[in-house]
Amino acid sequence: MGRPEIVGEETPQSPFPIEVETTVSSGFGRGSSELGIPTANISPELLEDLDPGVYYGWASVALSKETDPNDKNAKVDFNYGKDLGDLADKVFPMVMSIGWNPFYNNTKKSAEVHIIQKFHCNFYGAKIKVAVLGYIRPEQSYDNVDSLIADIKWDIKVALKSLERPDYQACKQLAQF
Ligand code: RBF
Ligand code: MG
Repeated sequence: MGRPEIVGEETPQSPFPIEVETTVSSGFGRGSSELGIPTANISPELLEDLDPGVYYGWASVALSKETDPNDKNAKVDFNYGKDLGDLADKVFPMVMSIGWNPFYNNTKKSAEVHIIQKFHCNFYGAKIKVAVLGYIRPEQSYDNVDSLIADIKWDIKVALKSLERPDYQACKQLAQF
């Protein structure tokens, strides 16, 4: 495969860390169903300064007290994080994809966070806090979906390894509400 297992310097480099606090929206509806890798979609405008690509860092999700009437038109069930239980407010490693998903030829830019933790529920409409600490690779197109999945699994390994470093561990609290 030839990809390194660890990326970047021993310490997060400018413009990182980048912190974003927002609400989970609904995406293209492919993450869980087609790839088995669910993603929490957030507004890409919040990360406008970042080039398209794959990034890593920390994230947490929590119950939202605000309900958006626009969500009533969504195709998915918004529970605003009510079912999160123990997993609310805990910080986990994350990988994030920003861009146009060349494999799917999206016309709309997206920013999607995959939290590296098994969740038993959806959390559309929940609050999410993300600390982006580094860049992994550019977005690519693939011959088949299995190659895309294999690369995302490698991204997850890279994120976990890269976050073990002390200066990245020290940034964990940046994703805490
Ligand atoms: N989509 C692509 O078309 N090319 C990629 O290289 C790519 N890398 C991704 C890396 C990660 C860590 C994640 C979470 C997603 C990535 N995606 C990529 C997006 C993927 O196609 C998307 O999550 C699903 O289609 C659901 O919207
Ligand atoms: Mg998604």
